[in-house]
Amino acid sequence: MARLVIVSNRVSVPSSRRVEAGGLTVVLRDGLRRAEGLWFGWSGELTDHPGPAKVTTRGKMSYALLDLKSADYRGYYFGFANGSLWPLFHYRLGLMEWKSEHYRAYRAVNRHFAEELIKLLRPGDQVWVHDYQLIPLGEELRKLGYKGTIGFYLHIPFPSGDVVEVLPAHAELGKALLAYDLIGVQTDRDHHAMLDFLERWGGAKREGADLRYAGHVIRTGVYRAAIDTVGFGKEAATAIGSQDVRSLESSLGGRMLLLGIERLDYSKGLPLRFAAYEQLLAGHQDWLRKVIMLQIAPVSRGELAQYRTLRSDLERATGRIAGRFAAPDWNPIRYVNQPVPRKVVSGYLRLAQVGLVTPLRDGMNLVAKEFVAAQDPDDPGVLVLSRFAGACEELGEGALLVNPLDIERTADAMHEALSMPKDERIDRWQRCMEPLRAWTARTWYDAFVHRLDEISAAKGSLPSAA
Ligand code: GDG
Repeated sequence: MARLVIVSNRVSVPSSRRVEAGGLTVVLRDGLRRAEGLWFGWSGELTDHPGPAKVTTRGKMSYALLDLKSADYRGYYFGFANGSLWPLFHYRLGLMEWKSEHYRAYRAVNRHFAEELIKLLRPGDQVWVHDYQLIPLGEELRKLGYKGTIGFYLHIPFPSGDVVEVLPAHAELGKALLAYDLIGVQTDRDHHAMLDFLERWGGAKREGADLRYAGHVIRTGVYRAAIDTVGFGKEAATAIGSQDVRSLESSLGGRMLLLGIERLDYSKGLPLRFAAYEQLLAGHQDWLRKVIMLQIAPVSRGELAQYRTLRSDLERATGRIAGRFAAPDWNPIRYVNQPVPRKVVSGYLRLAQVGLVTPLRDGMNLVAKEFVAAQDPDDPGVLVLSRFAGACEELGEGALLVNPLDIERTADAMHEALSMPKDERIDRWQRCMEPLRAWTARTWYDAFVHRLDEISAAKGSLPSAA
């Protein structure tokens, strides 16, 4: 079997005590559980004189961690990846910045990753590159002469080609994508958009789900990011009895809980969600003193102005809602910026009567899946889900779907969820669980790696055939 080499901006080393609040690490960690190979990426350290990657081994996996220079990292990560690509790919053109020096830093860091990674690669290795921070990595490896199989997976949405075209470097990024052997995306919608873009702007010739470019075939497909459904459900069933969860429960005083958990990110639609909750309290006054909304939103990318603005907007909205509705013995809203441990997340999700997942755009959204998996099958809560989350393709049958811009309808959906009879809750929950049992983090991982194996075999680059 070929060795699998995973490359992502951040690497999750199992012994690390840091609480991770990010979907890429969650899906990869769950998918990787029984795998062996190498995981390569940034160490989290910035230094003036970065050396080669430091390798540590835990069980069957090795982790190669690379330090970066502070100025390079700022341009690559905050400047281009999160100042240009993240807003653009989430359809937020008004928030997008373009600075050519940031793009140059992005290319330079990708080149540096490739130069350090190639020193660790062996003949027959398969490389799996993750996400928008590393789009050009495959092309950089090819420039250095790497001929093995390289796959790329995009965790965020792939927007319509007309939107990508706004980026001055769109053609170069399209060409960079065409250096891969396999490209995976989250949803059918992303897949169509990507094929269309690479055909129209990348100059590739389309043959079904394959692309042909400069004598090279690029396979593409939909691989929905997923969770360890059964494992997460078991964890939630245990966590519900833990001290942390019992303490939250007793603080609610028998009131119903509406819960949102996500990184503090403008893609997640939090200001509109707060506005919808305010509308619920104003428009359905029977709920006054009977409900509490808890929003957990660990701070993310706080170095960027857009994220600082979001944070102060939410602090104002929290104050406004409390000022408008709170009583001496009841506060309708709790807003927490600290991350909580994963086990506790699962218990909180099980405790909630309503899960609020209302992003303006989201590649998949694992929290939606985690909320469903965490529920008590005999008395499940209800998911209020944005139609702009990738998870909607699987959970659209059982969740209450909303357009987060429609504040009144979202407030009505919250009301409907809080009032829903048990039979309907069970029926909707079962409809959500079906796809989540069939497609898990493990199936996601296996499907992508299996496709890489097939491609390697066809290229004759498996070790036995090398
Ligand atoms: C990207 C794409 C795609 C959140 N708060 C805490 C915490 N979390 C965990 C959640 C979940 C993960 O972080 C977030 O995953 P999402 O998928 O919801 O969102 P992104 O971070 O934006 O992930 C996304 C994903 O990649 C996978 O492909 O679905 O569309 O944007 O697991 O539970 N975990 C802990 N404490 C917190 O406070 N421990």
